[in-house]
Amino acid sequence: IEWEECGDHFEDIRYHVSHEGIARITINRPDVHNAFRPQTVAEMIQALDSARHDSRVGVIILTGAGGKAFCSGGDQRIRGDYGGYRDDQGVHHLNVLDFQRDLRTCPKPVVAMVAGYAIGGGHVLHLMCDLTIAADNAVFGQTGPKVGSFDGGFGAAYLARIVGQKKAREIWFLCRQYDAHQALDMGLINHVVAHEALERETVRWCREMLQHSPMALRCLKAALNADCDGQAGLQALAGNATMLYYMTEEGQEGRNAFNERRRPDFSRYPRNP
Ligand code: 1HA
Repeated sequence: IEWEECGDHFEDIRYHVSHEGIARITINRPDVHNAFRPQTVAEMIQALDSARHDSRVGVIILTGAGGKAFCSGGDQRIRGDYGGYRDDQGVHHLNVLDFQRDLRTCPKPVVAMVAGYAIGGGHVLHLMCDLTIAADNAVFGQTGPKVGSFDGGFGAAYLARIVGQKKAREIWFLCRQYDAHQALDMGLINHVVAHEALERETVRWCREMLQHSPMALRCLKAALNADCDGQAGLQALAGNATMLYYMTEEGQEGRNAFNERRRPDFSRYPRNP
């Protein structure tokens, strides 16, 4: 696969798009196992937004550079005393929560490609992706109670939806590490491959999705989300219904009548059973 680098202004990540419609966001801080700082997260938010708005892109891969880690969570060296991770101006952020929501609401499938550690806030990032393909060296786990943190949002509630309440409590309360096969057995990930085959296999999964109807994938993601996302989930699902309605003659008749200053005539449209 040929990747074209897009966005040369990024420092902490790399952003690539392939000609066949796959975008790839790579956290590029291998010296710290791809721990994120506020800038890393801001760049990921920007890259994901580019991928979302790029009509060539149908699927997005989130990964980490170096082969030893996907992401080890928040950079503990810059965790401050005032409620977050410090940026260069000394402002404290928990902006990874914004990025989690962006992954969740992105209408295109996002695939986590995990080699090595997906730990702490980095584990929650793979969790938020629609699919996870892992190399056989992958390690999964939460560390919060050990390092004085916790993610009680998607990191707890959505984790429990995926692996069940007992397992979610074990993962958070004991802070153990799980290998790729254990993760597969508990339904936390979709597939395990040899490390050398990780990108090839992930791209294969992406290509299969690229063959399919983008609108069907979009509506299915919104529908699967809606089951646990309350009114925000319904908003996304209903937004897709509106999108489709705007594409119909029936919907367009209402707009046309308004603009032409006449009464709308909906009599031609079926009252389906
Ligand atoms: O919980 C949240 C949040 C909750 C709500 C809202 C927002 C949140 C945002 C973030 C987070 C969190 O992410 S809290 C959890 C933070 N992360 C961790 O507790 C994991 C820390 N890392 C480790 O436990 C280990 O590094 C490891 C199990 C992943 C790997 O161990 P290993 O193979 O022994 O490597 P190690 O030597 O520890 O790491 C390699 C280098 O990377 C070390 O640096 P060096 O000694 O070479 O200078 C190490 O310090 C560095 N490193 C690894 N992880 C981090 C890190 N440096 C800063 N922050 C890290 N997270």
